[in-house]
Amino acid sequence: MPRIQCIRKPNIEIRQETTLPQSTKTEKKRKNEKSKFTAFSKMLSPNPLSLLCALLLCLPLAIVYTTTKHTTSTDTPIILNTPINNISISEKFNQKLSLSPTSMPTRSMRPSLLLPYLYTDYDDELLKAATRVAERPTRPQKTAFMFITTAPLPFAPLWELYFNQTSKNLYNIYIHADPTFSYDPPFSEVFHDRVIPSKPTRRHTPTLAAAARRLLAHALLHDPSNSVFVLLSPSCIPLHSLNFTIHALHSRGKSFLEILVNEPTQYDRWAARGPHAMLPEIKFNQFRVGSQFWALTRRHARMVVSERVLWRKFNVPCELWYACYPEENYFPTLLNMWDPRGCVHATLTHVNWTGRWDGHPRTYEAWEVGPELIRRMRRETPKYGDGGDGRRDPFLFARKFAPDALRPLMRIANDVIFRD
Ligand SMILES: *[C@@H]1O[C@H](CO)[C@@H](O)[C@H](O)[C@H]1NC(C)=O
Ligand SMILES: *[C@@H]1O[C@H](CO)[C@@H](O)[C@H](O)[C@H]1NC(C)=O
Ligand SMILES: *[C@@H]1O[C@H](CO)[C@@H](O)[C@H](O)[C@H]1NC(C)=O
Ligand SMILES: CC(=O)N[C@H]1CO[C@H](CO)[C@@H](O)[C@@H]1O
Repeated sequence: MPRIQCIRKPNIEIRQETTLPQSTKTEKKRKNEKSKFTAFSKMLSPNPLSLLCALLLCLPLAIVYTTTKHTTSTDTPIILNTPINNISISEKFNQKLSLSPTSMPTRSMRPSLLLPYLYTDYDDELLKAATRVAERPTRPQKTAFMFITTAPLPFAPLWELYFNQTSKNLYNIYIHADPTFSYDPPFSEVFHDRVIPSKPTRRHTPTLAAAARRLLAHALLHDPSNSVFVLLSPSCIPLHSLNFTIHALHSRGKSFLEILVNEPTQYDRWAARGPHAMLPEIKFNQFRVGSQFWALTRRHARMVVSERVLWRKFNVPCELWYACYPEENYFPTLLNMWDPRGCVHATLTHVNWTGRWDGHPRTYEAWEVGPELIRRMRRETPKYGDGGDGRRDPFLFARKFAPDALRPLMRIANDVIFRD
């Protein structure tokens, strides 16, 4: 999913770059292959110049905002329209304030120019509205499948079969698609028109967590029946039938969210924005780590969209980019503080970290995919942050799969994957 691959390079690079005088720095940046990386790292550690740039870049946006503000109702959310397809939320949210096409961030935009898009929070109105939705879902209760992507969904045909197994009134699909990437082939069939107004997402920034909050808000506003909210990546596949999955997600009345403590990188993650940046709201012993992929109950979805205090702490650039995973810290920290007993402290998305140290889990290639792999994954037990009390919740999804694994997956879909 992350396109800025170079961010995984050693951080020595940052140090070298930031000690150079400003003029040579800009000069070098144009020629240097690593320009994306350095610009990006500069963005992560704000210096007065980059802050000024950010301010100047924000100015036109601010003008657009203030000039159009008078003509639209105060309930209008300030959101960027996606260039592809979109999804209408409700009467009130249909009047979207779109920025002119020229002011849209584009794929070719240097990461540093994306700065205002990455950190300016236009979502206030949207999140505020989402906090006002009813506490209880209407019936029949539905599951919101929320995909967060920067590319066309490689396993769309598999998901197609998956969703086709049951009546349409048991689920909703939402897609957050970074508008700075192009999507060809476009989202179609069950994914047609399911893209919510989305914003740029970059690894090592709060934008992935912001996208998840945006998805929750849209799903809450879109359908009062949504009662479980599942976050998925484009490299995820289902491990069971939709019927099995829905039953497993709804039966406990709890969120499934990995909440780990004493992880090796925990201190760096807590101090990634500065040694005391999280204080006083989040003490080190309150900080938690967990998978980006979870399933939240409606109660917790409402909590997340209404939460501001911790979000303000997480929604800032990091100084230690390599320890910057807000999407893996914000949700477990928040829910562990607010309602640890309302959560099963594990993720139901299988992932294989064996022998991986680069921050990317093992990717299963096409040749490895067969009935045995699916069965092996199903036999494994989630890792429970609180010990789990001997419980064995079934894995419902798995990642990561290489795009060309689609063909072998389709071959075993009906006989293996959807047979529980
Ligand atoms: C889904 O089901 C409908 C009928 O229920 C069928 O017409 C359609 O071809 C199916 N799609 C797939 C991808 O199987
Ligand atoms: C759906 O799943 C539940 C629980 O796993 C099971 O009891 C039920 O028979 C399933 N229904 C169908 C139509 O397969
Ligand atoms: C996880 O990866 C390791 C190392 O590649 C492999 O030995 C193991 O079988 C994998 N586990 C599963 C469930 O695929
Ligand atoms: C491409 C697309 O589906 N655009 C739609 C986005 O939403 C607006 C208002 O809801 C529609 O008018 C567009 O057709």
